[in-house]
Amino acid sequence: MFGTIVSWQQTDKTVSIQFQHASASLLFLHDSLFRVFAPLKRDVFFSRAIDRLPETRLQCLNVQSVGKYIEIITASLIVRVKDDLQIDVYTSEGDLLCADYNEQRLPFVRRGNSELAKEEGHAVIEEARQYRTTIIKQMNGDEAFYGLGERPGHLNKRGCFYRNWNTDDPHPHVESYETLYKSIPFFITLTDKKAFGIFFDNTYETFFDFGKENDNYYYFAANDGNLDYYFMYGPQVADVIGHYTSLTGTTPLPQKWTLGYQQCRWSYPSAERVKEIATQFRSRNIPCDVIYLDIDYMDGYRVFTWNRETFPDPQGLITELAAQGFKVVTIIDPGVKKDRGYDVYEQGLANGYYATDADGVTYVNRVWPGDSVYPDFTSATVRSWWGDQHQSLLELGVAGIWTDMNEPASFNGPLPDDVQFRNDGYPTDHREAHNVYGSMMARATYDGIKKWTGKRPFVITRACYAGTQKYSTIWTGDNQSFWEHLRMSIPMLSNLGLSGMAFVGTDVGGFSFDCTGELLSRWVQVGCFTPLFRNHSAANTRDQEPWTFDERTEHINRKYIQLRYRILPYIYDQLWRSEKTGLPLIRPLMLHYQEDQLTHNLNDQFLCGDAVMVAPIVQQGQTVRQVYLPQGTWFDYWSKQVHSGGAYILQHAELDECPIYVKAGSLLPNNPPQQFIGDGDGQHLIIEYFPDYSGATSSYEHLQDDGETFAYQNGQYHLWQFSATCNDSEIRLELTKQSPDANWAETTSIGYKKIEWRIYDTSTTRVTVNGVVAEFQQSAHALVVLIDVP
Ligand code: MIG
Repeated sequence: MFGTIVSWQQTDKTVSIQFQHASASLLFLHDSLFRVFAPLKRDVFFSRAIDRLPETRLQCLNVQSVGKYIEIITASLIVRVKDDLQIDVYTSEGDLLCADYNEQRLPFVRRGNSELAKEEGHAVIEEARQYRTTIIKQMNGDEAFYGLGERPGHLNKRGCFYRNWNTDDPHPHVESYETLYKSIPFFITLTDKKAFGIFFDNTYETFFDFGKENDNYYYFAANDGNLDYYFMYGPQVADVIGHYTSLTGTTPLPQKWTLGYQQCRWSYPSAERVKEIATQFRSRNIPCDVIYLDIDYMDGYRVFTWNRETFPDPQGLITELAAQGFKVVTIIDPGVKKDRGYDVYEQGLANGYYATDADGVTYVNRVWPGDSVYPDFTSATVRSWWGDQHQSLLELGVAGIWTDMNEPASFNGPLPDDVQFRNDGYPTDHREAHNVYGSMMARATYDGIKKWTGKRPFVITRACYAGTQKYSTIWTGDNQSFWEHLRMSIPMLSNLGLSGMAFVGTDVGGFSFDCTGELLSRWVQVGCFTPLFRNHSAANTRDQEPWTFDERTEHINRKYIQLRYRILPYIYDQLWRSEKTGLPLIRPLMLHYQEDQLTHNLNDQFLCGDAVMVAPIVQQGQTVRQVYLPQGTWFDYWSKQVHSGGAYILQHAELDECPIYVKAGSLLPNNPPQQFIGDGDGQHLIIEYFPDYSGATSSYEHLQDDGETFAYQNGQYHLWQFSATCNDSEIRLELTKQSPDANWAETTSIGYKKIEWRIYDTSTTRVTVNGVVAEFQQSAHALVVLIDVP
C-alpha cells in the first residue's frame, strides 16, 4: 500500500518518510514510546482519546539509512523502518520485540460443510477478512496478549479475534462475543518476559486478531480513518500502562463515598420503596452509601424529568436519605423523547443539537421513551448544553449520574452509517462517531457535574472509548446471575484495568436471571475488592438486596461489605496513586509477576493494589480451591498463618470465607466500623502491619483530604507516612504527617487523633514509635499499639 521508501527527513523528534504511494511519520515521545502516523483520512492530529500529546522525554534519537531501511535508535529501542512502512522493533540489546509480518496471510484450513452447518444456525468463520488498513505482526512463539478493554473469556487473549463496535446485547455474554459495550483499541503483548503495548487510535470499527486466523501472526485493522498507532515498550507491564495513560489520561481520584457499597435495581419504583430499602440497610447494620434510581423515576422516560406520582417530592426524598447517610444517583439515557412541548427536546431541536440523516433532518430511532432523537455529543456546544441540563438534578442533591444506553442503543435497528455528526469541526458520520458516542456523553456529564457542584464528578457509563477513564467509572453492562459470569468478571475487570480503566465494576449478584444466596455470597466476596461495588438486578428478576435470601447470605453480605468499609482507606489511597501512575486497583498477577510464567494465565485470582491478593471461590458448591502464591511471603488474611510463595496451596473456604492473602511487609490502613462514608468522627485510623522480618523498612503513604473536592490538588491534604521495621527482638514504627498547605492544615478539622497499630506478631517484646518505647497490648494474633496524635 505504501510502496518503497523514496526519501526521509528528520525534524526534531519526527521522522517523516515519503514512500512511493503515500507518506508516513514516526514521532518519538519517549525513548520507549513512538507514534506511527499516516494521514489516510485527514492530515491533522485529531484524537478522542488523547487531549494533547505528552511532552517528549528523549535521551537520544539517532536516525540513519542502513542499506534499504531507516534505522532509528533511542536510549531503549532500535526501530527499523522498511519499504511498505514495515516496522521492526528491537530492544537496545538487539532482542527482537515486534516485527511486521511480510508474508502472505494464511488462514488455518477449516474443514467441513459450512453451508449445511449455517443452515442449522452454526456460526461459520468465512474466508480471511480483508480490510483497508491491516498491520500484521509476526508471532515469535511465546506471546501472550492482554488488555483490549471489556472482553468475555480468559485473561490471555491469545488465539482470539475481537472487534470494536460498541454493542448493547443483553443476551448472555459468552466467550465467542467479538464485541461488547466498550471500544479500547489497546493491547499489551508479553513476550520473552518483556512487555510492550500498541494503541491503535482509530474510532471506526477496528479488528484485532491475536493468532486466531493463523498463529504465525497477529494483526489489527480498520476500514477507514488514519493509520495512527503508538508503540510503547515496558519492559515491565506497569511501564506500558504508564505510557498508555500518559497518552490517554489516568482515572482521577473519585469522591470517597463512591467507593462505598451501592445498591441498585431496575427499578425502585417509588420514593416509598427507596425509603424502605434505606431503612432496611440501617436497621440491619449493613453499610451502604448509594441508592440508584433507574429509568422509572422519570416521567415517561423523558430525561431530566420526574414522575410526580411515584416521586412526588424528589428534594424531600434526597434530603431524608442524606440525613441517613445515603446518596442518590440517577440514570440518564442519551435518547431524548420526540415530544412536542417537552422542553429538552424543543431546545435541542431549535438549536440543531441532534444527529441528523444525510439530508440534515433530525434522525429518529426508538428507545425507552418511544421515538427519540440523539444528542450529538461529538460537538462541544452540545456537550456543554447537555452538561447544563443536569443542573436541576444536581440542585436537588443528586450525587452522581449513571449514563446508560450510550453505544448508542436503538430499538428500531442500528443507526445507519450515514447519520451525521459534527465531530468538533471535522463533520463525519456514524461510522466514526459510534464508538465515541458514549465517551463524549460521559465527558459532557463529567463537565456538567463539575461545573454545577465543584466536586469530583461521579459518572458511571456503559459505553466507552480509550480515554474515557478521565471522565467516568464504568460497569460491564448486562451480565447474568451465572457462576460463569462471576468467573468471567475477574479476567474482564483485570483486562479493563490493564487498558487504563482503574475504576470498574460488574453488577454484583448478576443483572439478568435469578441470583441465589450462594452465588450472591461468593460475588460479594469479589465485589468488595472492586472499586465500583454495586449490586444491581434486572426488572422481573427476584429480589437481590443483601437480606432477600436467607440469614446466612445476609450475614455474609454484611461481613464483606463491612470488610470493604474497613479497607476503604487502602482502596482510596490506591486510586489516588492510580491518578499518578495509571495503575488499576484490580490487577492480574502478571502485572507484578510477569517473570513468573505461572501468572500469565491465572484467571481466578487477582491483586487488589499491590499488597492484597484475592483468590475467591467462583464455583458453585466448592469449599476448597487451589491458590497460587507468587514469590514472597504471604499472610492468610483471616488466620494470619504465613505461607511461602512460589507454590500452590490448597485452601479450604466455607461459604463465608473468601481466601485473601497479604504480602509480608505490607502496611494496610483501616477504618473503624462505619455505616457510610463520613459516619463517625473520622479521627481514628488503624494501621495493620504484616511483618516480614527481613530487617527492611516497609513504608506506606496515606492521603487524608476532604474526600470530595479538588482541594487536594492545591495541597489541601495531610500526607501520612507510616513505616515499620521488624527484627527478632523489636519492632520500630514511625509516622510523620506533612500538610503542603500550612494555612489549611491549621484551620481544618480533618485529621486523626488516634492511631492504632495492629502488628501481626506475638513474639516481639519491644516496640518503639518514632524512637520512643511504646506500650502495647497482646491479642490472639496481634500486638496492638494505640497512640494519640499530638
Ligand atoms: O436494557 O435502565 O445495562 O443496568 O438497569 C435496559 C434499565 C436498559 C440497561 C442497563 C441496566 C439498566 C437498564 N438498561
